[in-house]
Amino acid sequence: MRIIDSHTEGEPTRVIIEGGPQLGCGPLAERARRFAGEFDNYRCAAISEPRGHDALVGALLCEPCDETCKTGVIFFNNAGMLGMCGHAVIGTAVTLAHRGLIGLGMHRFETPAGIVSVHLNSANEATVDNVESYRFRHNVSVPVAGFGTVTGDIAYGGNWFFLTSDAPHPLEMENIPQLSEAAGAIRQALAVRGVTGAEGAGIDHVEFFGKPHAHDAHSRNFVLCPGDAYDRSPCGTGTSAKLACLAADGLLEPGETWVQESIIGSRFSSSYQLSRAGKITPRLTGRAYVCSEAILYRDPQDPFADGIVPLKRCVADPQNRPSPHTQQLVAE
Ligand code: PYC
Repeated sequence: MRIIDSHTEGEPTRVIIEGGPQLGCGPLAERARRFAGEFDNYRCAAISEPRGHDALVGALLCEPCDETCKTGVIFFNNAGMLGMCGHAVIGTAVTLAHRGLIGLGMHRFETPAGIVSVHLNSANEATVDNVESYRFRHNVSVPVAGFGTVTGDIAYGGNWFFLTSDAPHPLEMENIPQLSEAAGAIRQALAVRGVTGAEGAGIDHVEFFGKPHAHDAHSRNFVLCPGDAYDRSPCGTGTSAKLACLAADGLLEPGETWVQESIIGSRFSSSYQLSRAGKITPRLTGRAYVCSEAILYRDPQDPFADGIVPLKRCVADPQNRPSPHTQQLVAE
C-alpha cells in the first residue's frame, strides 16, 4: 500500500493512495461494511503495529458515487470503521493538495456518514462543513464503577459522543492515562446499561470538557476514541457534537465562533448554521501538515503481515473474530 501520513493539529491521518482493498461500487456506507467484513486484514496491516500505531486514523480513497465529489473516503482506526472523521478530512485535503490533485478552494468528499464540503484555504489549512449534527439526549446520568455518577449529553457529530464536564482530573497532558481510564469506564457503563445513540447506535467516543489554557479559546477537551487512543486534535466530529449541544442549550448563536482547544493545546476554530429542525451544520477550521510518504509491504511470510492485533480490538467483525492471520497465530 502506498501511503501518505500527515497530522491535523497533532492527530495523525494515514491516506492510502494505492493498493487498498477493492470494495466495488455502491454507497460508501455499504463499502465501509464490506471493508470491515471482508478486508479487515488490510485495516489491521495499515493501522496496527509494526507498520502503524494506535493513534492513527486511516483514510482509504475511493471512487465517489456522487459525481460532484472529488473523492470518496472511508475512515478507520485500530478498532474498526469511523462514520466520519473531521481531522482526517482536513488531513486528506492537505494530502491531496500535496499530491497536486486538488487546488485551493471548495471540494466535496463523500464519506460513509454523508457528503462533506472542504474548503482548502492554504496548503496547510482547511475548513470543513461537516454532516448534520444534533444533540440526542440531555443530562443523562450513569453510575460508573470507581468514578461515581457521571452526567452528560449524547450527541451526534458524524460519530456518537457522550459529552461531560465531570472529568475526574484536570485536563492536563500528565493526566492522560487517568482520563483515558475514566473515559473508558464511562463508555463501558453506557454500553452495559444499554445507553445508546439513535436507533441503538453504540456510543464509542467519550469527551471531557474543561477550562481552556489559551485566553482566546472557549473550552479545552479530552476525547477518547474507540480503540482507546486519545485524540491529539480537538476532534472534528467531537467539536461538531459540542456545537450541537451549545446550540440546543442556546449558548452559541449560528455563525458565532467557538474555539475548541485539545488536550495538547492545539485548536479548531468552529461555528455552525442551523439546518433542518433541531439539527446544525458544523463548520471547523484546522491545520494539517504532511509528515511522510511510504510504501507498506505485506510479505505473506511475515508473521505480522496483518499487524499485531490485540483480540479485544477486533471489533470490526460483529462476532469479534480476529483476522484469519491472527486466528492462525492464536491456534499455533
Ligand atoms: O476528528 O472527527 C475527528 C476524529 C474522530 C476520531 C479521531 N478524530
